Amino acid sequence: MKSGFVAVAGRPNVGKSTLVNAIAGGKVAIVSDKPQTTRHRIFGIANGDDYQLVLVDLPGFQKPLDAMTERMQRTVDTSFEDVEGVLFVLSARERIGAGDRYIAKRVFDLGVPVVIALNKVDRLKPGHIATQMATAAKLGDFHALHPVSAKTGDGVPELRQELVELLPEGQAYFPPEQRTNLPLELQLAELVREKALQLTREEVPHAVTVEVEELTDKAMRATIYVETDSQKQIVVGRGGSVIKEIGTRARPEIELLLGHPVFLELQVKVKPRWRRDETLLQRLGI
Ligand SMILES: Nc1nc2c(ncn2[C@@H]2O[C@H](COP(=O)(O)OP(=O)(O)OP(=O)(O)O)[C@@H](O)[C@H]2O)c(=O)[nH]1
Ligand SMILES: [Mg+2]
Repeated sequence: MKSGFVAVAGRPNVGKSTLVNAIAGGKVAIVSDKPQTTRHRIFGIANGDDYQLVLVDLPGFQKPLDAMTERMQRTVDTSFEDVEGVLFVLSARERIGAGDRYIAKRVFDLGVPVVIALNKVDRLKPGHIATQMATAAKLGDFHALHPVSAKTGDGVPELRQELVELLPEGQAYFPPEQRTNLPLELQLAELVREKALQLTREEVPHAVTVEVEELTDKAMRATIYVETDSQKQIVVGRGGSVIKEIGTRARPEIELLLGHPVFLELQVKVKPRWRRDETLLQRLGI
């Protein structure tokens, strides 16, 4: 049996979490078109007959702006220790540039194999993909380079196989039914946050956090925190339309995770400057 950890590095929004979900064969991390979606270290555990591959999904590399992003970057910095390899994700839809080279400098110096995934190749012309692959290849001494689409699944089995081959012989770290490391309440809070991210834009997504207050056999009560009154108005929506839509979108996924129907109660509260509140950040697991 082979087993081990592979950390996932890349700029915000390149599709790291989408790719982790695709490789793990199920949703472990929320995804959105807004940068800085992932705030935690999230394991995506892929089990095969003779392997257990633990992908370590992470926030994108960023310049810290406040206590929250500082803690997120610290999580990134400390997560490259004790891994068997790094999956370095790039977006084929964007220019491969300074941000990617900055990350390359970090990951190619770790002394473990670096597998590059050139993501988002769906609907791109072969010539464009070839050019992007050539640029990606100049980033450093990579172990392998795979063009993939996390969205369509193209190239994902080959990439998974490549990562499994990096793993040493060893026992499984987690029982086969375990998909991730996040505690259940945090997984549930993340599902609500994902829907809030889908339905808001500009600075609002970054100002949103969710906490599950109560979870019973029949009901889940959660609070969506924002930083200002105007953000609260946006998340509540006219006549409560936005908060209602968040609930409508989140509930099927919450019920799937819990395995039974729930009554979902959401409320929105203002907590000024929560992103600078170390105690709250600690409680949120960030
Ligand atoms: N077209 C296309 N879009 C993709 C693909 N993979 C991810 N996306 C989209 O890219 C956006 C970002 O995806 P995420 O998986 O949240 O990106 P991330 O790198 O985890 O982002 P952070 O957590 O913010 O660092 C979402 O809108 C995804 O739907 C892909 O293969 N093709
Ligand atoms: Mg992510």
